[in-house]
Amino acid sequence: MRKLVSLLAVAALSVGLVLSSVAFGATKKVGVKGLTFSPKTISVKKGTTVKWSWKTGGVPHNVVGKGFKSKTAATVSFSKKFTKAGTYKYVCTIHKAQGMTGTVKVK
Ligand SMILES: [Cu+2]
Repeated sequence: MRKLVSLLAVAALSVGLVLSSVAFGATKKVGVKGLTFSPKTISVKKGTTVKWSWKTGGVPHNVVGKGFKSKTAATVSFSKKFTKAGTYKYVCTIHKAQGMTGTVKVK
């Protein structure tokens, strides 16, 4: 019986964790490799926070899209929560010509 109770407790805890991650949304990370966002295209569910972060040790980058903009620096941690479905394109304004662009697809 005690075993059953602890199993139920674990089950309840798992359900709670799943529910809270749905309620608060998940976070997906995008990094920078050379002059490329990695991953370049990311697909997320509505309510997901996308976190861009990089530490290049010298080369500055930024993330600029419609309605969002990070600072331009060699070390950046920038988050945006996507609450509406759609395709959001963004660029690094410094390296746009070199193809440093990305896309967030929100379903
Ligand atoms: Cu850049």
